[in-house]
Amino acid sequence: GIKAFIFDLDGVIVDTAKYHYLAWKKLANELGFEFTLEQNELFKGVSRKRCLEILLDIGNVTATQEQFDTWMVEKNEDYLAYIDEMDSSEILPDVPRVLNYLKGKNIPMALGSASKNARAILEKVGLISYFEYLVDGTNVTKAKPDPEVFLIGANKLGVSPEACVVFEDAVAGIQAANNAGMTSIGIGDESILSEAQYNFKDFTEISNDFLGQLIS
Ligand code: G16
Ligand code: MG
Repeated sequence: GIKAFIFDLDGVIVDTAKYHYLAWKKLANELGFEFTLEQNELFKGVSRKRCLEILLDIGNVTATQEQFDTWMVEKNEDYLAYIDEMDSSEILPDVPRVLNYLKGKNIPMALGSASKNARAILEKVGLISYFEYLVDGTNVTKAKPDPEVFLIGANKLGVSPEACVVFEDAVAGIQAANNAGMTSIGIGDESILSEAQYNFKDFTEISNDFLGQLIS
């Protein structure tokens, strides 16, 4: 049976994609081009550095190393200004119910995110205490779909990959979970996340009975 759960952050616990988008769009506009919500889809689950590389490709902008580093810092400062305003009202529906149910069953939980700001976000929304371990952009070297992020999580929780469930909203994240040999649960559009073993629109569709069966 299942012994541990690993949660992605952005798009699973909170919707920070809109703040990433606003910060990247501001930079694009300053550099003289548009950045659309549709293009922002390419940025989900992708590292900050890779996002800037894609953004500059979109705008046909070439940068020196120094400019590149300056723009990464600038985008992150703008993003952090939004994060600073976050509170528990930004937790996605029924996430606390699922976290409380699993905590009540003494099931260990970890975070598996590409974000270097994951700890700050979980603190802002008041969910940090649920997680035994955070795997985030500060301790992962290989991006999803590489399974590294989730394998570190399983290792830190002391369970085998086969005994872990992963909640993910990005295709690369579902692939990373599958590559790790874990049970993958897609949160979002089933037609996009068709590689997941289970699919739900959001956590309101995930019953305690379903969770109970996974851990029994
Ligand atoms: C998240 C977002 C990505 C973002 C990445 C790095 O991934 O989905 O768009 O680029 O984190 O974020 P930061 O700039 O804060 O380090 P995840 O894995 O939490 O979905
Ligand atoms: Mg995500």
